[in-house]
Amino acid sequence: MKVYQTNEIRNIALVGGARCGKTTLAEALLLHGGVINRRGNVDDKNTVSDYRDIELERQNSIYSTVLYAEYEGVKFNIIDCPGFDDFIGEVVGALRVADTAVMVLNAQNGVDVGAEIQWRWIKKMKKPAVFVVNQLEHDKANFDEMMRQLKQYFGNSVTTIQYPINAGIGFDTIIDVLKMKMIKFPVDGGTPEISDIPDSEKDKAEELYNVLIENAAENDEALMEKFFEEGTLTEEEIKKGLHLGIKEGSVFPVMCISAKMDQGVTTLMDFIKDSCPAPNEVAFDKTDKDKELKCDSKEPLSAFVFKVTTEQHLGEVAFMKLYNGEISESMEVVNANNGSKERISQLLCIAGKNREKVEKACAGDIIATIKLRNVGAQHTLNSTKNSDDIIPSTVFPEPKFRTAVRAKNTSDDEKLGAVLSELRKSDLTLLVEQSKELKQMILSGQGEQHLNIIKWIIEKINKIEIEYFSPKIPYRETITKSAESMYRHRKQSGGAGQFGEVHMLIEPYFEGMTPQNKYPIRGTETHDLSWGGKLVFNNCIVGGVIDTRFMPAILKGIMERMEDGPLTGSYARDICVNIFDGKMHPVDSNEMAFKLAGRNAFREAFKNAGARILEPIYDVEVYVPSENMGSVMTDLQGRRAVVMGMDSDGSYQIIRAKVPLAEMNKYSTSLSSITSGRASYGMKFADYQQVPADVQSALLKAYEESQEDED
Ligand SMILES: Nc1nc2c(ncn2[C@@H]2O[C@H](COP(=O)(O)OP(=O)(O)OP(=O)(O)O)[C@@H](O)[C@H]2O)c(=O)[nH]1
Ligand SMILES: [Mg+2]
Repeated sequence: MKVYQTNEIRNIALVGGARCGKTTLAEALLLHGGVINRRGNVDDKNTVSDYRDIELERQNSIYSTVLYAEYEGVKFNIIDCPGFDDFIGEVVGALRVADTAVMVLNAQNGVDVGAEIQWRWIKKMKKPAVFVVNQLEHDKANFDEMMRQLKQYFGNSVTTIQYPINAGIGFDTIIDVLKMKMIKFPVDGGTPEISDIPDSEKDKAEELYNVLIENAAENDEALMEKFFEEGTLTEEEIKKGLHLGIKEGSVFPVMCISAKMDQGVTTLMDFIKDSCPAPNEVAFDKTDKDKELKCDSKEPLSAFVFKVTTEQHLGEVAFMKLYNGEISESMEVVNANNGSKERISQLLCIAGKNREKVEKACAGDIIATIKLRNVGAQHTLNSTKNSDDIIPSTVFPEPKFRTAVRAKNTSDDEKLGAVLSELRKSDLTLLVEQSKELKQMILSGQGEQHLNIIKWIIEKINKIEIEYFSPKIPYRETITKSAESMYRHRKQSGGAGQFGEVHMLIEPYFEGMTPQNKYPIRGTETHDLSWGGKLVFNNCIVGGVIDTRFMPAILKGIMERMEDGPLTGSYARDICVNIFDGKMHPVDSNEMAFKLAGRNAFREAFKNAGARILEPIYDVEVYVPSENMGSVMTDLQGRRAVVMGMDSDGSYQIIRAKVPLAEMNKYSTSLSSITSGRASYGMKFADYQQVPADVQSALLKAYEESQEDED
């Protein structure tokens, strides 16, 4: 393959709602891009992009697939993304490295939920976008309604470049408003026939042409001036204005295709080639040190590994985008994230089983390599000159669905752990945590479907039977008032005895608290607890009634009890302990005795200090279509949510609320059923708050019962 220069590269992500035809379009792009000579079909399970077992079984995309096509001197790097909302992480990962989002829409459905959700990411990540209305030959295709909705949802920057004149069965003709020509597509590919616009379409075409000129002119002062003076622009000038508008995100062009019939695909490729930005024309990414990566081949190499997959006959494949510099075979590179030195053995362009070797790739290109030793997704590979510049990781959506998992056969537990960490390498929205606290393995992902796919893979591919079950909630315990206690540990059994007596005063800890002044503090230690919150340990001993050397043992005893909270065995936090008195025995006192005395004195004091259970509270942000607002609010109230604010965004409302994690179980599933899948949400840990009294009694009762069961 020839070496493509930066300006000859277009990096596009095919995005859009579920089953709108992205993979079918990808197949046509590969055909016209000379990678395959026969198009596969999703329904026949033979596309290049949906090749994984799970995708073949479900007949939809689960993972994004990196592909390429060579078309008229331009290399298209194509990332075909899954449309279903649970796989949004794949879309976010693809948008990160794409320079244009090509949003495919199904002409039968209007703007669907998936498109709306993905649009929010496109906006957030400030990516140029092109809308491609697909399935125009379908009998239910309705282009005018699609345009109405596109403008309603995404605003007036949505600009018609093409419109069909015979959408529905028999579709084959469009008016191209940019070229001001009629284009007729032969059925199933072939060179389009270009002719003059018939009289019947002239008025409509003129009207749209004028809108297009205005939208194009707005992006450049000189063009604007000329437009005002002469009332029109040449095709080249419109193209220039469009190009500027697309890369600035002020024009979102609309194109027309039928991917299934391979109609309009080469026209779309021409448009992307001519009007969409090359990698060095978009906003530059920055390194962790805020240095702009200008996508310049002359700079030292900075490549971002955005995806790692395992491919048949190749092993682990790393896909990277070059944000600066060039990469070539047998080059030495440094992994900036871990310092490991790597030699590039082969550079490949991969589209499924089609793999082409290249000697060199330039800035802006997306390229694959194999046999790296110590490189994972989100790592930066640099030349040896700039080895410590790191390209920041992609910020993926927070997990929304958590479950506990175990192998049905406990002997498979270890294998399960290994399989999950392998899966995590290629799916960065899957979080795996072996919780020491909950004594459960917790999986978190983007939704129930996401985790069901993971289960399918583990059971069918890795042959480990697993089960999902309710995850425990990481409660905490704390106190609300001061209390004193005294505990004497004395043991006399034959030989040497044990003796230690500790008196303590405990108080609730909070930032800026005024410590008690009943017992003068002679020494203080503040411990940040690994499970959150603090323990302040004050030594108020006078007259050496407890030797200083026993203080660490007392602290250790308290810590042990805090790890196994006196109420329900949950971690305790935010407590200030003052040791103010005690007794020693000249022979029998030792560290063990004081540890036990400290531990038990703490438990006694805790019980009298207004002990409360705390629960994790999450900040939840829900995007709801306005018409579903009422039912979503009612549902949230049933989950003990406290609504913090509301905003509107087009036809959507954004609800911000604080909700206890215990109430968020299966929220994604129920939100989806209340809103027919039209809402989406994100959640992030906020803080711990006391549970209401009735919840506390229920938790105490449940804990008591579980202890009885164990006895
Ligand atoms: N009639 C018609 N059907 C199409 C067209 N494009 C795709 N389809 C069909 O729509 C279904 C989904 O197509 P895919 O290409 O898998 O859609 P996708 O967007 O990749 O789906 P996900 O990746 O699962 O979100 C398949 O049955 C396709 O044959 C089209 O232009 N016209
Ligand atoms: Mg697909």
